[in-house]
Amino acid sequence: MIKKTLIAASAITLSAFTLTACAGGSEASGSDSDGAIVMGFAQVGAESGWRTANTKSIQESAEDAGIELKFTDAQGKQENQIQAIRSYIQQKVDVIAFSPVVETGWDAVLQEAKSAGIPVILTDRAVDSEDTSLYESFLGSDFVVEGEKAGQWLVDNAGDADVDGDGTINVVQLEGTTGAAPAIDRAEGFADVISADPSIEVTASQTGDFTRDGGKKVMESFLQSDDSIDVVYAHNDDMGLGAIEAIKAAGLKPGKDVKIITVDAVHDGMQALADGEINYIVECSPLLGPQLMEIAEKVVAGEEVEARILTEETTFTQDEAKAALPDRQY
Ligand code: GYE
Repeated sequence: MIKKTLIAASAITLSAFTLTACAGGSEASGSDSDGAIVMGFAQVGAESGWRTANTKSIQESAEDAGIELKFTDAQGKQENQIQAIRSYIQQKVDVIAFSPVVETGWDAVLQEAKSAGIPVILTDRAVDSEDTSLYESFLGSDFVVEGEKAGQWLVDNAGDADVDGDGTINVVQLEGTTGAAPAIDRAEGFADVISADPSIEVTASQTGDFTRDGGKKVMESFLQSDDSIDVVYAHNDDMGLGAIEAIKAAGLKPGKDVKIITVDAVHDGMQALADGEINYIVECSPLLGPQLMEIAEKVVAGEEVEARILTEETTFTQDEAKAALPDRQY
């Protein structure tokens, strides 16, 4: 393992230490035989199209950057992620990166990484921890802003969104994984903005766990108990796509009889938007790999990195989706 403290102390010491570490290789070390950086990455799971694109981006960029990647899929469970991080600490990897499945409960394991001198980079999702010294940087989107963008579209299109023309816009919300930063923040940003218009009301809100199947099941139960739903706000495309299936099964037209707003802009979501079955998508980029590898190289070399690195994102209407689809990477 390349020790960050030594690197910070002296650049000359760094090259000497690195050479020694490569030549000797006697200590149990995460670095591979040619001295490449070893990164342990603890992924959330494979719950959505976004996640699949994110994993691909991380694996491909590690390869391009010559970083040896140890990758685990936590299948949506925090305890699996904690276990993976502990095993990376034991293996003495050079750097750990992960997307925390939920916001809270990370301090102990992050403290263990810190005590072992292994830098941690958060990607995609944040942790809710008072102690920001437990990680070097957080790379990802501003989920509150994403929720605000979704809410703003609804406020701006309130006339059209009152599908049944009763003067009230009844919104049902399909939440992401309970306790996950994007679920908490996307709900908050949306609620803030729609509060400007008293005719818009969130009448039901339930988690669909960021999955297509979850979105479908929750939407089926919403439709059974309420025949005045005007709008679905889904925290990701996959749940919106599941809701589309439920809406069609109920004999209604998605995008017309029920308006749909989602977040992500993955390929299937963009196709549904272009086809008129979704009305608006707020983009959230999963292509975090190249930036993550750059940050990793810097922290391992003991260089300063920004504490918060934001990804740039846009939004898509149906016409914009038609124009963007041919060049979409994911
Ligand atoms: O929006 C959703 C995924 O954390 C930003 O997780 C990510 C979210 C993304 O399952 O599709």
